[in-house]
Amino acid sequence: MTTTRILGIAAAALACVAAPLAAAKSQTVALNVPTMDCATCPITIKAALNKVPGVSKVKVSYEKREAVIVYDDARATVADLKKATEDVGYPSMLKTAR
Ligand SMILES: [Cu+2]
Repeated sequence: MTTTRILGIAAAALACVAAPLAAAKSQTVALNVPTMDCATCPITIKAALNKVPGVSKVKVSYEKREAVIVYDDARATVADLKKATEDVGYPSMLKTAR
């Protein structure tokens, strides 16, 4: 077996491993966080959500009492996101479509 052939096999094996990762879908979800009561609440909530594995973007609005999260649905679930806000003292619920 030549070196080129071995490298070719290695590259093919790598491609197989990488494919499922590329297939992971990015989801956006909005959570209602009704107990936010001052301008610093969103900072706490944002930090907690950013620590959840798979979360790539967090936007928290105090005015709307809302957190909008972009996450990889292969690594995180809505339940994980809700738990993260609850663990820092802010129970949240999935916002229904308006
Ligand atoms: Cu506050």
